[in-house]
Amino acid sequence: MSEDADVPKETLLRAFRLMTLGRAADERGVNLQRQGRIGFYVPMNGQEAAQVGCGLALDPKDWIVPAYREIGVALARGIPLKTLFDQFYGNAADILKGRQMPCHYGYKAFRYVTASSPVGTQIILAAGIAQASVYKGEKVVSVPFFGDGATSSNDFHAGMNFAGVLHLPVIFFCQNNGWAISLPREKQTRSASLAAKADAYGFPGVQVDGNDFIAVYRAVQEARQRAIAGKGPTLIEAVTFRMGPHSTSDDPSRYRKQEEVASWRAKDPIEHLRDFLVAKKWIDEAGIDKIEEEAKQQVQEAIEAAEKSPPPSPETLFDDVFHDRWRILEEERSEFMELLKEGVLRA
Ligand SMILES: Cc1ncc(C[n+]2csc(CCOP(=O)(O)OP(=O)(O)O)c2C)c(N)n1
Ligand SMILES: [Mg+2]
Repeated sequence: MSEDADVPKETLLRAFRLMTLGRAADERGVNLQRQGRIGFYVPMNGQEAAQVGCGLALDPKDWIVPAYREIGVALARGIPLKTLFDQFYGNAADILKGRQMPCHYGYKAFRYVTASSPVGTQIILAAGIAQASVYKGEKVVSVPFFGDGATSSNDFHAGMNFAGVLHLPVIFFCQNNGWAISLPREKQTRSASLAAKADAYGFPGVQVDGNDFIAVYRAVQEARQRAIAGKGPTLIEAVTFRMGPHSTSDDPSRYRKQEEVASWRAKDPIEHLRDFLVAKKWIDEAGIDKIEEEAKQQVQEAIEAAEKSPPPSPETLFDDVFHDRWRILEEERSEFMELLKEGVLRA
């Protein structure tokens, strides 16, 4: 673990709680899909330090522009667990009205932009959001989250170039988790590191141990200070590992070796932080057990609440299509509800 000089004990304990909560939520997320209770899930397992480290180093007004794997960032931003599980179930309580794939959420109130599934598209959005913030005179940063694979996308180059040329307050946060589904990092690029790619765009790129909370937290804090001081963007490459499948539609045993997974299990980010806290005597075994139990309980409660909520009413399909209630659309809504009532259509 990096030196702890400037990261307060409270922050580290908070990080440990969030990382533990994130893992508990994540494990249940995968299991719920396996049990047929939700349709899809994208686990972050193994990437907790990178995600919570970055999330906690940001200001609540900073823009988060995620990919699809960022539950750790969402929790660090303060998005309630129940809100997330309502979205995974796509139930009537889901703010997004069950319209998005599970894990593809976004919440305006949290400045958490809707997840991006097409690889890399969030990178240009983040650059544009940063430019808008500058126009508005807001002292905030914009943070796209993406993987090693996304650094080969057109949008990565466009976003990095745009932010570099315009000197925008962007922290390009790359979680290099070793794999882009079945494509290993070695086959992604011949670049010595992903951080090195920043050179071409005229701003710093730093590589950090993505399983070391303090290292990530510090790197993001530093990048944030630079951005807010008008010194432009930074690319951070957090080196980590995806312990689970790419998504619940993937079987990683088809393309990667058990030994690789085992070697990363030994570098577990939560255990890493836990050992550090124990060595400092900031937490003991009983405290750890309590945090783990509370995390599981919170997740259980969120799931129970989500399962109590019915599916969204079919007529909400017609909401939000236009700003004003349009006569033709209202007629279609009535006709649709009639057909449902008659049993011609089934919800
Ligand atoms: C433009 C585009 N191409 C392909 C895909 C299919 N796809 C989804 S995720 C993914 C891999 C992304 O890998 P990486 O950027 O390393 O992120 P990770 O999933 O490892 O977090 C691919 C190829 C897609 N969603 N969008
Ligand atoms: Mg990857």
